[in-house]
Amino acid sequence: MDLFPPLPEETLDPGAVLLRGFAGNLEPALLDCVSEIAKAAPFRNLVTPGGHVMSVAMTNCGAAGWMSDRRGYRYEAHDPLSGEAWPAMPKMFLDLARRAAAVAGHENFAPDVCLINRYVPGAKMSLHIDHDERDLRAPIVSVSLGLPAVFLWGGKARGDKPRKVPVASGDVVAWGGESRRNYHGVLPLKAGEHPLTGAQRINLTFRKAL
Ligand code: MD3
Ligand code: FE
Repeated sequence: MDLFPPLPEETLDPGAVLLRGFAGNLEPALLDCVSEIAKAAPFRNLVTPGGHVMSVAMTNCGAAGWMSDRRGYRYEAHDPLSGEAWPAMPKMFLDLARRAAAVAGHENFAPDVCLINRYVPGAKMSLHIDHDERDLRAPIVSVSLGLPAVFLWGGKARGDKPRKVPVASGDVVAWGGESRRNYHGVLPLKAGEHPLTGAQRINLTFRKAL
């Protein structure tokens, strides 16, 4: 009898692996790190190039941060709100992202940025592709914390009907290889209360951007 069965792994697509509960008992410590980061670089609702205010609030840590304004999407080495460098990436973040990538078959993942997304009930992310990074061969690792959400997992074309993938606090996904350029998004967050985050979902998105 196997007393320690491996955590369930689910392959969504070639190169995309869902690791349920992978962040396990790290959740409170990860959220403490997010609070510290947000003291220096507060969450803010960015404006898209088209002039819409995003429903998801964002901040960053690491060597650069993802940004959007009327001029476009890009990575910036400094937080435009403070003019300071983004807070450093906590070692715990880096270790977790590297371990998850390795389990999914992406050895030597070296993320230099972590975009931190904060969803309140109703907040959503429309279908999009992440393509502001220099090298799209590097995977992306996503860590879900707090309220559950539904990922939309699309295909190579915007019109491909997306699959709905429920994710809960502690779930980690590594997306690489063929799946790196897939359309994806998040359905509007449902109202609820989570013991660690209250009425919020936090998503850490690790990328090699530079
Ligand atoms: C599939 N964030 O910030 S992470 C984003 O939950 C973003 O906050 C979502 O998409 C969130 O850009 C989803 C899941 C994800 C991230 C990157 C991907 C899925 C991906 C890259 C390629 C394919
Ligand atoms: Fe994305």
